[in-house]
Amino acid sequence: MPAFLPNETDLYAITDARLCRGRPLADVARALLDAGVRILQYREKKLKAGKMLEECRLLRRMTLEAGACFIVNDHIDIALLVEADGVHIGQEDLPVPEARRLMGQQAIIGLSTHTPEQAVAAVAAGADYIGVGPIFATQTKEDVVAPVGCAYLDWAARNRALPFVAIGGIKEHNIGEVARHGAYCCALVSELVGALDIAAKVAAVRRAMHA
Ligand code: 3NM
Repeated sequence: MPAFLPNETDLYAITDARLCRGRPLADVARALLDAGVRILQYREKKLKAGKMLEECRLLRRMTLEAGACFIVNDHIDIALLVEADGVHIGQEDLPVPEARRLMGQQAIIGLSTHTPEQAVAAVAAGADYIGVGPIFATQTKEDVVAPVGCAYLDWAARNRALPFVAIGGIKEHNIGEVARHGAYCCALVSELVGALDIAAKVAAVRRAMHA
């Protein structure tokens, strides 16, 4: 089973049906995977569980075919039912050890963090990777904390306590700066799923990141 971690690939794409310009999730996921994205997270805050299960079954099939990692945001029950590679949880969700008990030792467990203290706690709790953000202002996440800027990113890059993924307001125009601050993997929502031409956007973001 593929199990990419954020230090093994450069882009981490996250879904948000509200930003997909009305296109079916399958089409958006297909474009991302065909463009070479190797970590895909299903993150839908407004849908009913039945719909989420159906969509996650589809994305699990597609990611397996593409040899990509599939992570489910928040919903451990759905992650287990579709045999996702892992879950991504936030500071106020079930704690990492409890998520681990449910998901098992092989599962990837990612945790959103916003401070060095939370990163240190994530190591102790047994997370496999952390989100570091929000680097810039973002409208995609409700109740998001204030942007942490590049200071926390610098700390994460220096300490590398865990594989980390930079997130929050990352776009083609600023991803180069994020990379220069030591991020090897960046998670993007609106910039990727909201792009008119997803393949062209993935290529452009990658070029900007590695320039
Ligand atoms: N988590 P966009 S910021 C899902 O800081 C999420 O933990 C964040 O969306 C965190 O790429 C964020 O559209 C939203 O700005 C990122």
